[in-house]
Formats: sequence, C-alpha cells, structure tokens
Amino acid sequence: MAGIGGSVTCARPYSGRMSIDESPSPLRTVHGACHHDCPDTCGWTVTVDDSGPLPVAVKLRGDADHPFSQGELCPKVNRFIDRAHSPDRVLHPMRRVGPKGAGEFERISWDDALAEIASRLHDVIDTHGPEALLPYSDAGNQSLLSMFGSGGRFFHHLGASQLERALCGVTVGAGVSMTNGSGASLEATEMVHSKLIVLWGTNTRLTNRHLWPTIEAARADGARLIVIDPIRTLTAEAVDVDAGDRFIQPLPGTDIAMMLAMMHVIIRDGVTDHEWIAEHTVGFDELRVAVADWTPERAAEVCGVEASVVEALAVDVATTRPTALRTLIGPEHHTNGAMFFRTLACIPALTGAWRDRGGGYSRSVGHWTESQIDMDALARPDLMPSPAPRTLNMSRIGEVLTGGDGTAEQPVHAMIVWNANPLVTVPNAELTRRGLERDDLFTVVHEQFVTDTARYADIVLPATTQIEADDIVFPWGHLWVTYNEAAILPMGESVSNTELFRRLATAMGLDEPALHADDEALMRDALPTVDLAELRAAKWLRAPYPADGRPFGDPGGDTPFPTPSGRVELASDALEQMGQPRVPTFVAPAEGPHGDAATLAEFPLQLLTPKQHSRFLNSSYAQLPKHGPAEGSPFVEMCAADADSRSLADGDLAVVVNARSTVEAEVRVSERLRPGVVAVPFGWWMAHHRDGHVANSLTNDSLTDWGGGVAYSDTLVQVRRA
Ligand SMILES: Nc1nc2c(c(=O)[nH]1)N[C@H]1C(S)=C(S)[C@@H](COP(=O)(O)OP(=O)(O)OC[C@H]3O[C@@H](n4cnc5c(=O)[nH]c(N)nc54)[C@H](O)[C@@H]3O)O[C@H]1N2
Ligand SMILES: Nc1nc2c(c(=O)[nH]1)N[C@H]1C(S)=C(S)[C@@H](COP(=O)(O)OP(=O)(O)OC[C@H]3O[C@@H](n4cnc5c(=O)[nH]c(N)nc54)[C@H](O)[C@@H]3O)O[C@H]1N2
Ligand code: SF4
Ligand SMILES: [Mo]
Repeated sequence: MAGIGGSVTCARPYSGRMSIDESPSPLRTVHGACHHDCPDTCGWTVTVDDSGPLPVAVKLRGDADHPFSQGELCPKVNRFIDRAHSPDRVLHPMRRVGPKGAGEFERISWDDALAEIASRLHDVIDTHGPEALLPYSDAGNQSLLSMFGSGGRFFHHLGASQLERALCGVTVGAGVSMTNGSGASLEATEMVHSKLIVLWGTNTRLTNRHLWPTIEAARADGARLIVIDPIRTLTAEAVDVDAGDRFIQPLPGTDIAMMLAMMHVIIRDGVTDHEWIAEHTVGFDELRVAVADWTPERAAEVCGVEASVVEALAVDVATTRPTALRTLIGPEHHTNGAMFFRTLACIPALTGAWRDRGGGYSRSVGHWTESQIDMDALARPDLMPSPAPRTLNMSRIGEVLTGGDGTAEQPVHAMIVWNANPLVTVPNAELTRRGLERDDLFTVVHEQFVTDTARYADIVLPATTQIEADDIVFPWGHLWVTYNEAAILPMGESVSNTELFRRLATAMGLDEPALHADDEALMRDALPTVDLAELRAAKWLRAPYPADGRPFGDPGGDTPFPTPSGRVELASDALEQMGQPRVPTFVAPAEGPHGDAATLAEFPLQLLTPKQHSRFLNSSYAQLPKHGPAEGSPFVEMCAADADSRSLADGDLAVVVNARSTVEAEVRVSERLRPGVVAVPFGWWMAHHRDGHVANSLTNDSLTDWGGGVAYSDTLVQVRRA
C-alpha cells in the first residue's frame, strides 16, 4: 500500500498531563485502561522511557492492582506496544490517488487535508442540504471522549443525518427493558454467590475472559454450569458432565421456543414463586395461557434438542438457588433478537430468582456504569436544528449508501468514518462495498491503519491509540470506571477523535464555542458529579450498585420496577402498542430452518460468523504479524456429516454461497457444530480471504424485531467444492 508507514516522530510538543515519578530513573509508569469494545476494560500500566528527546513507551502490562482484571491482559492486547509502533500505522493525512478500494494514497499535509474536507463538506451541504452528510462511528475506542464525546457536537451543529448505533448490545437492552423497565441486571462478579450459572449464548472464556475466575470460584463452591450455544465453544468445553454441568446445543435462533417450554414446565409443576409473582409482576395469567401449548416436546422439535433436556433445564433453573442466567450479545443477532432477551428476563420473575444474592439475570452493566454520564451535556443534541435531522441505521449502511432505507430521494453524499471498520463488521458487506465505490460519495476515514474501509476513502486521517490521549473508560462488563492517562505524545501527525472534530470545526469556519471545548472541558461537561482529579489519582472508581448485591433490591414500595406498571411485565401493553406480541412469543427467523421454504431448499445450512480467535478483537488485529498468521487463515467449519454429504474433506477448498455473495475458504471438519450449522470466523480482512470477500459478505442485514439491531446470524448458505 502506497503512502503508509513513515518514522515514528512527534509532531508537536507534549501538552498533556502525566504522572511523573520523582525518581532520577528515566523510566516512569503511566496508568491506563484498555479502550477496546470488550466487557473486561482491563487496567494497564505503561512504562515510558524519557531518556531520549521524546518519551517512548517500552512496556505495557496489566495493572496488578486493577480490581477486575488483576494484572492480566489478553492475547490481543499483550502486544499493544507493537500495534502502536506498527510500521503500518497511518501517521499522516493521505489523499486517494488510485481507484476506490485500491488502497493507493499520497501523503498530504493536515492543512491540505482539512481545506479539502471543508470545501467538499460545504459543497455537499450547499448543494444537497446537511442531511446528505453522515457520521459513521462505532466502538473502535469505547472510551468516554473517543466514543461518546467526539463528533456529536460537530454533526449536530451542522444538522447532519444522525446515526443509529445498533450493531452491538442495543437490542439486548431494548429486549430486557420491555420486561423489567430498564437494562439493569445482576453485576457479573455477583455470580460468585450463584449455585447454578447458565451461560446462555455467551462465550465467556473467549470474549469475557476476566470473568472466568468468578465462575471458577462459584464452581469451587459447588455451583453447576450450563452452557447453551449452537457451537461447542471454548466455554462449552469447560462443562464437566460428571460434576452435573451440561452443554445444550440448540439450532441458532430457536432458543425462545426452549424458554417458552421452560416456563410451561415451571408453571405446570407449580415451581413458580407465587408470592413474588403476585407482588412484583403483571400478566402472569396471560403468560400461562401463552405457554400452555409449549410442551418440551414441541420446543424440542423446533430447537433440535431432546425434550428431556428442556424439561431438566426448567427444573434446574426453577429449583436451584441462587440461579444466574448470564448473556452478552450473541443471541441478539437474530430477527427475534429482542424477544430472546425479553423472554429470558421473564424467567427469574417466575422463579423469584431476584430475591437471592447471585440470582437473576446478568448482562452488560452499562446501566450502572454509564449512569454517571450526562450524555446530552457531552453530545449536545440541543445544537441540532428543528425538526431534528433524519436518523439512519448503521446496521444498514449498504442500503443507506445505495439508495435504500429512504435515501433514494435524498442520498448520502459525504461520510466521515472514525472508530469503525464497517466494510468488515457490518452485514451484507458486498452491498456496503458497492456504496463505498460510488464516485459521488466523498468519504473520510480517521484510522490507525489502512483498513478495508479506509481503502475506499478519499482522505485518510491519522488517529492516535489509547496510549496517546487521556480518556476515561466506562466498562460494560464490570463496575470499575477507569482513567486512561496518555503515556506518550501522539505518534506522527495523529490526532485523537476529539481533536479531529475541533480541527474540522476550525477548518469549516464554525465558531460555536461548544465545538472547540478541550478534552478536560468535555470530561467536566460529561461528568458533573465526578471529581476528575480524584479519579485520575485513584485510577478507578466503582460505579454505584446496590449494596446488597441484588440489582433490584426489594422491589415494591419505594423501588418499583421502572415499567409503566411498576412491575415486571410478563404481558406488556407497550409492546402491543409497538405492534409486537404482548407476551413472549417465538417467531421463527424468515432466513432459518423454520422460515421461508424456498430459501431453505436452495441454501440449507445455517451460517454463524462468531468471534473465534483469541488474538482478534472484532476487525482490529487480523492484519498484524503476531496476530493474523498465528490464527492461521479463514475457514469454513462444519460437522463430518455435512462435509461427507458434499464430498468435502478437511482441508478441501470450498465455496460458501448464498444470494448475497460467496466466500471461498478451506473446510475444517469439526465436532463443534451440529448438522445443519456451519461457521466462518469473523474478523479477517478482504486480503485474508481468497476471493476478497469477508465473512460479512454473506450475512443478513435484516433488522431485529425491535431495538434496531441486525440479524447477522439468520443467514442461510450452501457449501460446495470450489
Ligand atoms: N459477522 C459478524 N460481524 C460482526 C460481529 C460478529 O460477531 N459477527 N460482531 C459485531 C459486534 S458485536 C461489534 S461491536 C462490531 C464491531 O465493529 P467495529 O467497531 O467497526 O470494529 P472494531 O474492529 O472493534 O473497530 C473498528 C476500528 O476502530 C479503529 N480504532 C480503534 N481505536 C480508535 C481511535 O481511538 N480512533 C479512531 N478513529 N479509530 C480507532 C480500529 O483501528 C479499527 O479498525 O462488529 C460487529 N460485526
Ligand atoms: N477474543 C475476542 N473477544 C471479544 C471480541 C472479539 O472479537 N474477540 N469482541 C468483543 C465484543 S465487541 C463483544 S460484543 C463481545 C461479545 O461477547 P459474546 O456475546 O460472548 O460473543 P459472541 O461471539 O458475539 O456470541 C456468543 C455466542 O452466541 C452464540 N449464538 C449465536 N446465535 C445464538 C442463538 O441463537 N442462541 C444461542 N444460545 N447462542 C447463539 C454464538 O455461537 C457465540 O458462541 O465479545 C467481546 N470480546
Ligand atoms: S481486549 Fe478485553 S481482555 Fe483484552 S486487554 Fe482489552 S479489555 Fe482486557
Ligand atoms: Mo460488540
């Protein structure tokens, strides 16, 4: 790739804050936190060598004092210094000189880059109106300023289209809220008190590894483990059948049927907590009627598991105290994704599990950690014109850029991308690619590397890494809000996400003061009740969470559930008003084994594209020499029966195909998958795939039932010899 690389130098004198030891040693330690979109938000320490003309980060290690991560990082971030110092870092602005996608760029100055961007954006706004401008960003860096504090003010002030960020987690929250009134849930380390832990569609040992010691501690204290996943994952491998643990392997997208049958059994057998139901729920009678037909046999048929397994699961969950049902994100990626979580959240209400410390339902703790953030003061939606500009869903960026989703009349003509790599991470990637190829689309990408998305940019701008800017990380996997101190100066000419938008505002001649607030002012606006100096000195603070460990305490009286009825809503008027079923209901995904018969006949296999590699974090590491090659190369995984029936053997070259695209990959025959389900790991880039198509070239961009998420995992394919 032309124009990438260059020497690692600092463009301007250091002006940030550092905690400097008084010792004469040229080495000092700086405290920080991992910025990745990962539940663990590990604390780290960076050793900085000040003996040269510029500070150099020489070591990055887990912070042994960090209450959650306790000194360990992970195979992704252990080599973070290599990532920051990679010769492939984008270190200065670049302008595209070849065709879109070719990755040919020339170096330009910041002044030239800003002048060109300002002029193109002014043109777009003058010719097509401000809604022709679309900001696109996700959680590449999920710190406060980098994710929530950058871009908002700038685009609101301009009146640009708004972006719905719903690829991850939003659907879970939307689902649970319809039952419990909010996304509040059991904090995961509270599971140390549990006697039954059900990991339902979450691959804890891979995706949430620092929670595993909690689970092991509970097991050492007698807890049993049940893992429910269509893939026999690393986490499923931890199941010890002799100790009473179980692994349940349903067909993807069918779990709601299993939950309905569980509730059927729980109600049939009278193992409900009558008192709790009477005091804290509404709609029990409606729910009872709704699950009356959902016998374990019927669910078994839908899910492809034994009826006795469903029956036993129901009994275990209802009769073990405390029981914790634990999820993260995986199951939201189906068209019935929100209903999955709405339904799951009903189960602890039937069994009275919320009574117990270590009982109930556990997910993201953003509800607790982010309660301290004043998002409006940070992003300033009040700067938007009235009526508010349209909102476009990031999950549908391919449609949005090619005239779908209401954009035919009013197309997007300019897009600024930061903190995201949509070409690799959004479903239906070939449609996204067609959008990015448009000649009449002006694209700016602010990045650390020339990602697949950046290859389609007109201008690429250099972004700092987490060791180059101060920020605060609000975790979603634990309660420790952790301060990240800059360890070194921004490398090359890179700038942080907030500095990017200050520069763009200046270049566009926007003098609204809010657009020029410095990072400290932004932090103060966002966190009116937090003493920033104290947080920086303490390194972390624990977000407020109920002292007795139970997320809802003793609901009723002073602390009703925050639903319209003040109770857990087993039946919901609000859902009915949204055009959704009032009570938990199984709706089979259209692209799935119980959906459209014609599609199924042509493409009979369900495709999952999970996070699979311990050295990858979404799309962020496949390109690095100590990461990608160590994970091998992309493959399509299938069971022996499905391979045999296609005359495929381990190592054969196959093509995975559906109406959206093809992906060529080597066959890996494995015992992790059941017949009818295949998997291609997510995270590899175009260049790693033989035909340049990524896993998401195949995936479904249909939206979830509600919540705005997307159904990656409702994807049918056929696999053939290539
Ligand atoms: N098929 C399939 N697709 C999926 C998923 C799946 O399981 N299967 N998972 C989905 C999920 S859960 C998620 S969260 C999304 C993630 O989707 P993304 O957020 O788009 O992916 P990431 O690789 O986490 O980060 C994107 C980019 O952010 C850049 N970046 C990091 N820090 C900074 C910074 O400070 N500034 C700037 N400007 N850039 C920075 C990185 O270099 C990286 O290229 O992917 C989704 N896509
Ligand atoms: N190593 C590594 N760690 C990561 C990431 C990474 O890329 N690599 N990404 C981070 C991010 S952004 C996130 S959001 C978290 C996500 O953390 P998790 O939610 O734990 O991970 P996922 O792989 O998205 O999904 C978990 C499981 O859901 C299963 N699943 C899919 N469909 C269904 C279904 O219908 N029913 C059931 N029961 N299970 C289903 C998949 O097979 C998968 O094993 O992980 C984070 N941690
Ligand atoms: S990616 Fe996750 S596990 Fe790895 S260091 Fe960052 S927060 Fe910790
Ligand atoms: Mo995610």
